[in-house]
Amino acid sequence: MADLAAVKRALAAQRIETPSWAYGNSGTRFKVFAQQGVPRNPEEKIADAAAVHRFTGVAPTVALHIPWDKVDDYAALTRYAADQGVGIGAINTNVFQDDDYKLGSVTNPDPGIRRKATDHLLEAIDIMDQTGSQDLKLWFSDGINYPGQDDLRTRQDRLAAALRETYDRLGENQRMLLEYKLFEPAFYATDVPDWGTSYAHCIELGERATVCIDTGHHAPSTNIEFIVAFLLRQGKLGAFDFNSRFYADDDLMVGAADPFQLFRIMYEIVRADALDPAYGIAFMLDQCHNIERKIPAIIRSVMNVQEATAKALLVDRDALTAAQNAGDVLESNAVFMDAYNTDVRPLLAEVRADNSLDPDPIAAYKRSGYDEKIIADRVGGQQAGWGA
Ligand code: LRH
Ligand code: MN
Repeated sequence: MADLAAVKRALAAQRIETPSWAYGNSGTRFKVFAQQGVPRNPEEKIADAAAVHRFTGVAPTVALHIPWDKVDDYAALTRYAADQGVGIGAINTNVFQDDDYKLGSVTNPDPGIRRKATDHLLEAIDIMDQTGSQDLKLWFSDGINYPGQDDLRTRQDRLAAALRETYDRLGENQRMLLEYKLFEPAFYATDVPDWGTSYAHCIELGERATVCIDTGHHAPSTNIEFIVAFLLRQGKLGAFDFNSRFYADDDLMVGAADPFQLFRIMYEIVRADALDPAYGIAFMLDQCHNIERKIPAIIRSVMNVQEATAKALLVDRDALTAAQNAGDVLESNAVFMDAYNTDVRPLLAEVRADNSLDPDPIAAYKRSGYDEKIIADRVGGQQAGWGA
């Protein structure tokens, strides 16, 4: 049986990073439904992230995205975050929104554009030096839409050159998270399309280059927990961008579309003793809340990760290993499903109460009046996020 006290300690120590951009307006190419009370600047995004931490107790850092969170003084922003009770986490680069990047950023045929894109990656590290961030998160929208449009091999050489220059600029306690994505915005070939490509580039770069798994970036029915188990074995799993999807990169609340998949992923983390923050995996959310209130959605998402983690921690490992080694297919699956079918909400309510938190963060948030306050206070100005 799982050691309940150890399970509760692990849950209390869990750390989930929320994304600044999930607090801003977002949508699809068809429509962005702007919401009242949405932040107008990085400070207000950080204030909302601090609210999520106040009610969940396990979300003490917020990831920034540059230039969406560009400010004149990152040290002042970091101090502001600390006053709010949170820290600045990963710094995300953006080489996907500039007209120059139509044919690619670091893989673009034009060396001047490659230079511009690489300089942005280096600028992000300058920002990390000011915010004290450890993680540089790189996602490249780079790709092509038609066979023959560009040379696949040459684009990999260009990518490798930019990654090398960026990697060599990293400070000693900094690392690179290389995110992959199967498609979109490119629809024929993406230059970092899958875990294998990211993994190979990370090996080529060095020990401080690791893979970021965005759970929405795979072909349908990809066994993501296998990728997790494999990369953990290789010591090359650096981070998650958690969200869920029914079809493509839907960026829905993690665990909403497939809570069983999230459980299977967290089981591989627990099995590798990789849950503890000291192990170094960054558990981040990367979501868009197009129609639902954003802060309660993020609180719900954090709770979904906690519930999947609690179930994973409750797997009776000895019974499972015994059944597996005995080749007892049905028993091993039954042991695994017993944990998944366990209602862990009372256990998590206890962990929260033990840590002076309201057992029900969503109800506590609603009672706090924070949503009403930001709707009343945040009138005028330019809302953050995708243009309404
Ligand atoms: C790309 C992505 C990436 C971010 C962006 C907001 O789809 O997952 O992680 O930069 O979303
Ligand atoms: Mn992502």
